[in-house]
Amino acid sequence: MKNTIKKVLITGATSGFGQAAAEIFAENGHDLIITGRREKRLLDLQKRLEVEFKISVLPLVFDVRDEKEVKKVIKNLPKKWQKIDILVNNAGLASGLDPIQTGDLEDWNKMIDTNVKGLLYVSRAVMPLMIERGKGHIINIGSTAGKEVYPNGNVYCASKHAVDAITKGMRIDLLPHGIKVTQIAPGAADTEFSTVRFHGDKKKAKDVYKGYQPMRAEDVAQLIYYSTTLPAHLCINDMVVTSLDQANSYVFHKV
Ligand code: NDP
Ligand code: 8X3
Repeated sequence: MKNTIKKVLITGATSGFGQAAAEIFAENGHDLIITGRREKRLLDLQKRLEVEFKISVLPLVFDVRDEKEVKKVIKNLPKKWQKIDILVNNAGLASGLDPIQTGDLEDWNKMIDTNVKGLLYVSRAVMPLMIERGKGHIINIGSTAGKEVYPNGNVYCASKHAVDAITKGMRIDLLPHGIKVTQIAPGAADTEFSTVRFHGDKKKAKDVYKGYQPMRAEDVAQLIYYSTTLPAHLCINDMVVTSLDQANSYVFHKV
């Protein structure tokens, strides 16, 4: 049976999970709205995916923290792009890894504004479009950090615990509207995540993945995609996934 072509909006598609998810949805013939702040990366990705997979890609450059901009961009979507079937709330970051008593307020604001408020702003703008059509699927990228707190993870972990709670709330409130809500909560994966966390320190970032096998962005993308391929009456509510070398957010088997 031919796969129905869906419209998939992925936030944070310039790198890591978001970019890998864009690739796998494109490979499977779906049209994409890809977003992020780095325009050149979005345009390069658009070009590559359109040429390689003959799909349509709409790149949108905006910061998820900018409430007004998020609202405007979604409101001004061309009619055909308003029919968003799948929203992948992926844009997010960690900033710093410090004891809470010496934490940097700028780091805290960045994480809360992006991981919590940004996810809410995008969802708030997209949900009415799904409700209008009586269908849709929202996939929130949480983390094992949203399941257990680890040393110095404090505010990042809090932001991902918030994603966990928001996902549960969304599932309850959207239940009468036929909208699926899934959380995918990955453990450590080797993306640009740690470089961003350590403010560009690549050596420190590399050390995070030493002595064990972390996940790859492609692994997480595969699970994001998988969660969208189930029959209409099924919904994966929550998926916690780690590499075989990780038991929870803070227990690793390292050699
Ligand atoms: P990357 O740093 O590789 O990618 C993060 C993406 O988020 C980028 O595309 C970035 O785009 C986007 N982004 C960040 N801030 C903003 C913003 N203010 N506005 C718009 N876009 C933004 O990291 P990952 O792919 O690893 O992370 C993706 C998600 O997965 C995050 O929510 C992260 O917390 C979560 N996660 C990561 C894990 C890991 O170990 N890697 C494990 C569990 C969860 P741009 O900079 O162009 O705006
Ligand atoms: C990102 C993975 O291990 O830094 O959520 O919490 S970790």
